[in-house]
Amino acid sequence: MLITSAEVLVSSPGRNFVTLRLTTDDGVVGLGDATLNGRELAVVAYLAEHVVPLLIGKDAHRIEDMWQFLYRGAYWRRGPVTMASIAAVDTALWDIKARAAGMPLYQLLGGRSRTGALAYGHASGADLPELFDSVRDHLEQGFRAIRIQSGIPGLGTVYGVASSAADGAGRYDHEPARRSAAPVEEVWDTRAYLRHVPGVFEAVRGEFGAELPLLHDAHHRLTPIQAAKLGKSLEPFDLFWLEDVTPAENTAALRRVREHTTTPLAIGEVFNTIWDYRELFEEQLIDYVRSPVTHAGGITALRRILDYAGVYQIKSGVHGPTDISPVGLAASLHLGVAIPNFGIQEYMTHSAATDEVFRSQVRFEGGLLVPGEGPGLGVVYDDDVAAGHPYTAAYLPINRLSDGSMHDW
Ligand code: CS2
Ligand code: MG
Repeated sequence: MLITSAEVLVSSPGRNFVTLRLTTDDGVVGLGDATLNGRELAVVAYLAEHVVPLLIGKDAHRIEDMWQFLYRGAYWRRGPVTMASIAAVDTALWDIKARAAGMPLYQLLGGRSRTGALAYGHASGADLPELFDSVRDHLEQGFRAIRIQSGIPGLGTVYGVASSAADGAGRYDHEPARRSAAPVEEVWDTRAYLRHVPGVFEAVRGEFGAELPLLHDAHHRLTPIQAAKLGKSLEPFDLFWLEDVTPAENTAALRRVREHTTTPLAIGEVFNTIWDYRELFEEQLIDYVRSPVTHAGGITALRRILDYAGVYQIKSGVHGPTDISPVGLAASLHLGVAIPNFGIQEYMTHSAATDEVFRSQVRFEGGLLVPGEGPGLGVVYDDDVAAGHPYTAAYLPINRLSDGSMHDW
């Protein structure tokens, strides 16, 4: 079964997506997600100029060999652009193999280990009343685990707070990438944040009780000792996890955090290879792996990472914001229902416009995400609808402190 066509598809139904579609000589089609929020065209160029020409005529069944060819053959290893490109090829080849076999992709990964993937949603609010409404909205949608993000008194827009409440379709969505010629600037104040967050979780626990799994994303902004302070201050509120407490390049920072707090830690949405995790796993510095199929080199690579994590009782906590396309979400779900060490799956529901371009069999039922039972990933890309949503430049915001110095967003 040889690859005869490789298309790099860019569309923007509400937000930008990059999708790779491979077709074989017997007409089997596979899809892969290559979306890298704010740097989409870099991946488009990498795929179109340096990968697609090498795919034509290759055997679509040789998934592992293709992965090694694209990883080792690039010479310049790792990095978000390279690994998103490899991920798209890898995912499309798994989709093709499962379609050719006439079975849902998870069957090729060892079959179901669970009925579905426990999902967590994104509740947010500029203040407690708005936050409580958002939590209630997500509970009504069926979520059984909820991420809590709040405005900070004295600050303007901060990460994770939906720019508007439900968009009329009852969907609280914090779409961070803004359509503009340059990133918007937000102002950050860590001390104000650290003073405010424990009170938010105390109020949420008081309103919604002790049982509901609550998550929080610090989004890379704290020093190690600030992260330790936050983790310790949140211990009374029994979080499911505290995410990205500190920039992930410095894995030694997490040794300091671990010394001070038992709040579970999740990291890795900006990681892109197994090498980023080695110290974190071997020193048990984290509890959940955040990498999604789309940014970690595909199903082949993420399965390897999660098998390695399982040796240390570390579980999956796969990244699933709206900038992971329905193709990427489906791929993470087929893996998530099959692996033994599944933890939780992020689910920030895509917009109706996105769902019209990507027709997916994924269902959200009783708080669980369930992949389709059709062959392959269970996603079809609608070119005609996609054509009505041309690419529009969009960037993630940047953060500055009040004195103007750059900070992590
Ligand atoms: C966030 C993401 O979902 C999360 O945990 O960290 O929304 C992140 O801000 C975006 O994926 C960046 O594109
Ligand atoms: Mg995050």
